[in-house]
Amino acid sequence: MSDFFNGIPEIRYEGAQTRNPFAFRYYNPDEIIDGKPMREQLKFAVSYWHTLCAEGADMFGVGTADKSFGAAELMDMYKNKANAAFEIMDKLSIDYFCFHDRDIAPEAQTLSQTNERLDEIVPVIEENMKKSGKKLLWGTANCFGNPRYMHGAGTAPDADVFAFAAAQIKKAIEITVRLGGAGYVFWGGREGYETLLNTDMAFELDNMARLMHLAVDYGRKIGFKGDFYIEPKPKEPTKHQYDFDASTVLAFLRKYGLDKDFKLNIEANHATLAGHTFNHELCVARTNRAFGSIDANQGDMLLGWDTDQFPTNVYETALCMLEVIRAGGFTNGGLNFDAKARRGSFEHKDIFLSYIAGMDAFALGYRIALKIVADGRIDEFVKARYSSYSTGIGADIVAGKATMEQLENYALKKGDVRASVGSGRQEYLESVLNSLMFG
Ligand code: XUL
Ligand code: CO
Repeated sequence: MSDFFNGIPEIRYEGAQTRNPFAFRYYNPDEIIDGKPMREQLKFAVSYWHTLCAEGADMFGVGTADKSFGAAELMDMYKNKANAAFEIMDKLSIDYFCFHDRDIAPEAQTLSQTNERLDEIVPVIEENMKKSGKKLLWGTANCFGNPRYMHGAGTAPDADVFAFAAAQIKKAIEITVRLGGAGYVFWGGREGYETLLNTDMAFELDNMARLMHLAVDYGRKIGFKGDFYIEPKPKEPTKHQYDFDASTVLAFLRKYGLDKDFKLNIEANHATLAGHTFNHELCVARTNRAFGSIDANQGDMLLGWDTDQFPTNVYETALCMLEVIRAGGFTNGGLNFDAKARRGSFEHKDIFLSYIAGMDAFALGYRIALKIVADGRIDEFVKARYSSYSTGIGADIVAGKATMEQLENYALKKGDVRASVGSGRQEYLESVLNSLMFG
């Protein structure tokens, strides 16, 4: 194993009372919890782009963190990044990683030169995977960063750009298959528009679906058995992103017959940008049998953009994990930390400290979610709230037997129904939640 972080020990579970910053307080990877080791329940993944690439540049200043990993030559730097990725996973007991094509190897002058660079790096990753047993949660193609994608990739008005995106995605799927990836993500970076004055929305959406069908057909042809995902996001970079939220994406997938192959990758900060809670988006995905994977992070409610912070809000992680439990746990998906340390947290140490914070927040959230289920008060309340649909007129409605005439007769006989309306008891339920969290 490489030694880029030689001052950082292997991070171990020491329990909630520990004052050791390089220890887990709640994440105990091999503890059996609900029938499986915690590491298998939570399926944490390292995001290659934030962790190995992003140096903290923003529109007001250059990067503050050094992610060159001691290399002077470009390709050496990317080899070092690959080795560093596995050192990070190893030290943190993280079993999975996710990447964009351009995170693992930088773009060159031409597509074939870029592909050669990928072919040079993929064996380095492959070798590390073999040695460590780490796995690829999902791969994706960055079809938004290069200026050629200024008007979109699949939704670009220029057919050459569509062709280039398809070629890039083809290669990214090949790499994902070669590395045994369980998923392939479409995040529609610039798939959206700024003004309808220059945009044919219907044509662009048809083209996006064409590209996805091509990708699915090709992936299945070369043996990809995993899930394709769409990752909804409402804005940023375009004003109107086509993949606004989970509901919008589900309508798109069904319209174009893509719903058999695609599930959703729900990201916390994207949910809140869309004006939803994280667990709302998860619930929409779950109840439509489209829950796939999670990009774990959190936004700042006072800022209107995608801050991609490491998740530390335990209310959110607990309610998220409650949805995951209700979905029956992860299958091909997992918890990918699409999160970056703040620009001021620029030391290599901060990579570890921020992962520890995020992993502990999810481990604690998971423990609380299991308590909510075992306690049963919240589930029982919800069940009782709808109990009038189990008998009488309610049962007839659910069975599809009640007609409009019968319902009218029923209501006329009742005269008024105000007396049977129960309280929603929101405050009581919130206090139950608090007692389960802090009691
Ligand atoms: C951008 C974002 C992406 C996707 C993968 O907001 O979340 O990093 O997760 O392209
Ligand atoms: Co994401």
